[in-house]
Amino acid sequence: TGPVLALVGATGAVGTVMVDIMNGRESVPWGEIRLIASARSAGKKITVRGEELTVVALSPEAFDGVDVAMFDVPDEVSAEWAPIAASRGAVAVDNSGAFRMDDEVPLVVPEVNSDQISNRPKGIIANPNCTTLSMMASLGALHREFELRELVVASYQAASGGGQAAIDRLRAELEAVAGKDVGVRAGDVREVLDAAGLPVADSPFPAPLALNVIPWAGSLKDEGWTSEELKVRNESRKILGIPDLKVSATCVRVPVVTTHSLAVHAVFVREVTVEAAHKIFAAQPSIVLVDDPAAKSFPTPADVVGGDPTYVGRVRQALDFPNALDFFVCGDNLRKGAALNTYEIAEGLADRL
Ligand code: 11C
Repeated sequence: TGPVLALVGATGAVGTVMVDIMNGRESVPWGEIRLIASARSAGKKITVRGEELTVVALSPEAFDGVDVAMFDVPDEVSAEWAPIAASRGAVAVDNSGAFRMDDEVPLVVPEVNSDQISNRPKGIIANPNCTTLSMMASLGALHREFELRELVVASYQAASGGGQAAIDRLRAELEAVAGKDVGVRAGDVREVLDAAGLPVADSPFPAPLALNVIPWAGSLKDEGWTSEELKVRNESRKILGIPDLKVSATCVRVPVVTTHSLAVHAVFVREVTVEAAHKIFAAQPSIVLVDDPAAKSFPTPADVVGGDPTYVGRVRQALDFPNALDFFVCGDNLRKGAALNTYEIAEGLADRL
């Protein structure tokens, strides 16, 4: 019998994908899988690898005997409960933002810094933000070869980064605008949403998302930056192990259900070519290179959603910037961006327990 795995937040948007991932694995190392959620979801039945499991309520006792506890819950729930799981002997693998920048908590992307898995004085390992994570496999591979110095990115983030309520909102807005002559006059999308009983004041987004893009994700921080933009900066530095990496990010929400994209401008210490970058990307098992400009072949969210890899395309040598590459990355924000990376960390722990 193998180690005991717990999934906390089993019924949420990421937790549901986690169950799919475990169901899709050829084999798993776990002797037992325990599903944990809020008291509201306790008693729910979910089938995992052919066995119907009953969701149990979050409590200290729920972690008894657990070796690895994956947390897919809001920051404040993780902040309270991951240390409780750790105090009961489990290693907590946390997908929230609660511990990512804690010096005593490693922030792990297995392709980039799997060595950090063993360095966990608090018994907690953090999983990065999905926006940062979507570009880490590609940047880690390029950094090993050319040494990354500067990073300028714009994100194109899917609604599901905001959870199930955000997905529901996008779908409702799309339904409200469908087939209408709208998006042709300032304010007309808002009017249609108001008429459909969907005022923006009730939305998880600060503007209409249907037929629109919103240059905002997360909350307001100092000097006009959003929390999401600062996460991209701080987390990239920590994962890549470059404390003084120069980073500037603009995070934008787009009317895509799932899969985040990023336009990346990366400046390196050493000379880079498209050919060399193509070879590096093609050699990474978790990267799929889709880059044939003549055939208009490049990754898009609609074409890659549901997949595990990071998809990279539009690789160009920046014309006016020596040693710089521009490229476009797409990654399913619920899979590699959240559940899959967390699960890969948990699998790495199972090998080391
Ligand atoms: C979004 N990236 O797309 C965010 C969601 O720090 O884990 C994940 C927030 C986080 O809205």
